[in-house]
Amino acid sequence: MHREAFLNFQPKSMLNLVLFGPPGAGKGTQSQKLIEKYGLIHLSTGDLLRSEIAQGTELGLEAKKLMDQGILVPDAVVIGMISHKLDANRDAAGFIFDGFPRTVAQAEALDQLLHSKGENISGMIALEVGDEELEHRLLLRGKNSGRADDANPEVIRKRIKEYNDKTTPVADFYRSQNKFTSVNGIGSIEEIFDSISAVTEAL
Ligand code: B4P
Repeated sequence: MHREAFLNFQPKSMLNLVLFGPPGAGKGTQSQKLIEKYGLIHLSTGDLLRSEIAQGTELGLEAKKLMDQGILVPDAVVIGMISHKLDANRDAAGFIFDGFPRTVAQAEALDQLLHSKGENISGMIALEVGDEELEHRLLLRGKNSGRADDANPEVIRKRIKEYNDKTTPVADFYRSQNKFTSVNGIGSIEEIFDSISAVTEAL
């Protein structure tokens, strides 16, 4: 085997996808379909935080104050939750990281956690959707979801601003590792899923 090829050789490992995009881009929606098709474990920090809120834990009460304003929860809190979930699912075929990492510090921590287990991120798939459509989708969801952060246009705009300020640099983090692909997030859920599946299968 060529020396370089030998150095790059890795035994077949997990399929670890980061599903990326602004609030309302369809990450949660597409994650459900990816789980069914590829048998991956879904790790949504938004869902994990909402579960803490529903249980009334101290962490949940603190997180709720920030989430209701559209502000990101501290890195240490979400990194701790993800670390716990990775440990609890050691035999998984892989993971979908939905809504995580949302800051470069979270992305670096995730790399370290995975490397310590001999794993890494297979790729990031970013859903591209314009701000107007995001606001429309979230307000629509807010009518039924009961989520305080979906009900108020000002909070939605704050979430989009948090994304632009703190989360978009995460795309560059994966781009620099040649792991970034973007997909058009406008269209039917099935059409978008077909594009995501094609990217996943090429990884
Ligand atoms: P999340 O729960 O991650 O919420 P989200 O980004 O708003 O939702 P998502 O993007 O998954 O929704 P989807 O598009 O599927 O975060 C909530 C809050 O938690 C954050 O603001 C933050 O405070 C905190 N938080 C979470 N993770 C954190 C982290 N890592 N660090 C710090 N803080 C963190 O769906 C949106 C709507 O669009 C749905 O109604 C859906 O039906 C619809 N939709 C989906 N696809 C569509 C399509 N193709 N066409 C039309 N509508 C579509």
